[in-house]
Amino acid sequence: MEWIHPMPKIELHAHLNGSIRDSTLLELARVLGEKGILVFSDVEDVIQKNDRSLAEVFKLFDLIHMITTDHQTVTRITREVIEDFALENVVYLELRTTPKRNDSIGMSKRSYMEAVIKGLRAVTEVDVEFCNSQKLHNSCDGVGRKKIYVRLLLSIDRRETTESAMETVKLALEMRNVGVVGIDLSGNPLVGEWSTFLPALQFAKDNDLYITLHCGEVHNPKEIQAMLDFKPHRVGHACFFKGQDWEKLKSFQIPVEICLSSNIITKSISSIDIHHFDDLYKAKHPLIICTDDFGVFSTSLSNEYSLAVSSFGLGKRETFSLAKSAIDATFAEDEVKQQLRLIFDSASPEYV
Ligand code: 6MZ
Repeated sequence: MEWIHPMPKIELHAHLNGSIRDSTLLELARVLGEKGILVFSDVEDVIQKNDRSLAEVFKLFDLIHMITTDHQTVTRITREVIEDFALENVVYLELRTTPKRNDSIGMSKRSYMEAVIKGLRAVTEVDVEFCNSQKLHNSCDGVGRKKIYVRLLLSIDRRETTESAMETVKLALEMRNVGVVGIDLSGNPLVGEWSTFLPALQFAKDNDLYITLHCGEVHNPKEIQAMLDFKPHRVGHACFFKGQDWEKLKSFQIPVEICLSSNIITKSISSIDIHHFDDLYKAKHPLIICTDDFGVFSTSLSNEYSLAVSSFGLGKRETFSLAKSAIDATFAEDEVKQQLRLIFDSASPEYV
């Protein structure tokens, strides 16, 4: 499956702090260990573990946030994550992150996001187009440096209050000119109530921000129905959907971000051969293969495509069409979608 790596790909479900290189996390943890802020050997074991329950994943995020949440590090990890995606031929990336406030180091949600933007600007390995005011490159020449379009989604963590969620939405509205296109609701699915986030999400939708929700990552039938009734522009996971949830999802034609390794490792789905990818794919329902947290789950987008190919018997041409179909599910402007179609069209002779 060596053809998967060079194939142009679109990533729509990637959390910044879940997509950090292990080497960077270990390097940062070592420095904090030397300062006596944490015990490096404990952290090393946690970072290098590969098998994690959903509860362990959220404990790991608390640890990662402790290691990464200062302006300089946020800038660094943003730059590295974009370079890593671009180097495996991701041509369009929607990167999501939770704006964080930490008064003790003078960090506000806004300054956190400014550090992210600084990271976008700091990429030197590849060309990055992240805001619609930038001149669009003709990216289909097939020669020269790699180029990646990046758009940002601001995440609301399920631990947040309505006010805090609203602050994030207002920040997203103010940052539209630097590539922010939408809002994501994520965080530990066992925490928080849908009614807490609804006012902020409705406000976002009313102001034309795109919305994607982590939906059905755990068993919660009422919340799944309420989320679908909200008609988000996309959902992530959909692991615990039942009959009427699938009916609603399909009748509303809501695209699903599929994160195979994440679902299997966290045991949200017990085995890949019963993953809902198969049914949705056969039903021609819009779906997008994504990584979720390539650092936490030790994967890559190419690896996720390989998993889909080997588990569900997709051929080369079908895989390419699936990758291309993700264009329609992006939250990008029409001009960008047009550029992406050109990129895929110029690569298509390799995949027929
Ligand atoms: C739900 C997840 C997640 O925002 O700090 N996050 N939320 N389900 C998942 N499946 C495993 N993976 C990541 O990135 C880390 C944050 O993204 C959310 C969690 O809120 C986590 O703290 P940022 O960049």
